[in-house]
Amino acid sequence: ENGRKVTVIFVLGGPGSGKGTQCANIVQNFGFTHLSAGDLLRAEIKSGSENGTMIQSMIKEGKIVPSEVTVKLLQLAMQESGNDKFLIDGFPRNEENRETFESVTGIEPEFVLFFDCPEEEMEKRLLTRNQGREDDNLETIKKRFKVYMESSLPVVAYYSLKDKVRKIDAAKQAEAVFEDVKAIFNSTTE
Ligand code: UP5
Ligand code: MG
Repeated sequence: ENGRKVTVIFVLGGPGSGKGTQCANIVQNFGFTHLSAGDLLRAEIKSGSENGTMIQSMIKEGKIVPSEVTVKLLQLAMQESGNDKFLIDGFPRNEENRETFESVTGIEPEFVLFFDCPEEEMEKRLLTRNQGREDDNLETIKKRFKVYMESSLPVVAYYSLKDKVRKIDAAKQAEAVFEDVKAIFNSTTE
């Protein structure tokens, strides 16, 4: 928006597929700034902002927070980072998210890193994560899976048609997943 070339990679995949874990690895090796949309929304709840209560109830229900809220948080975080290379984790989650981000920022992703993982493996990981997330209970997890299938996978399909999806088998051990992630970054970003 201010002229500099900004590189964005969307990191997508189901709840518990390992997006946050792998983004931390990528940051250490490739100089990106990691922006988790979910983390930004949870920070917004904690900050006591006027949107906090609305965001909290949507996350508890596994629903997708209105695009304008999330895009604003992402834009602000990008500006404040001082970096020009971003991993945007867990966003866009539906077509409206994608369209809003694109029209507001004018940014198209370099590619989409897509973590593919069976639901039973994701469920096992979420139920044993133990970090006090209000959405890590079986009832909410089922709702998150449904929203993911119905609203988020179409975004992956959209980018797939544009040949922008780099798909990773995310069911393997974290170290093995990162080997595959590294291969993609080494071949596509210089
Ligand atoms: N783990 C990781 N990798 C492993 C591996 N290879 N083998 C075994 N275990 C592995 O990992 C999850 C757990 O699994 C951890 O304990 C980890 O150690 C282990 P993690 O890396 O945290 O997975 P991640 O994909 O990041 O899972 P997360 O739960 O964060 O994904 P979600 O997409 O569900 O959560 P997010 O924070 O993105 O969104 C939460 C909610 O916020 C959404 O449901 C929605 O309500 C809201 N939201 C929006 O409305 N809009 C947005 O744009 C974003 C979020
Ligand atoms: Mg995460």
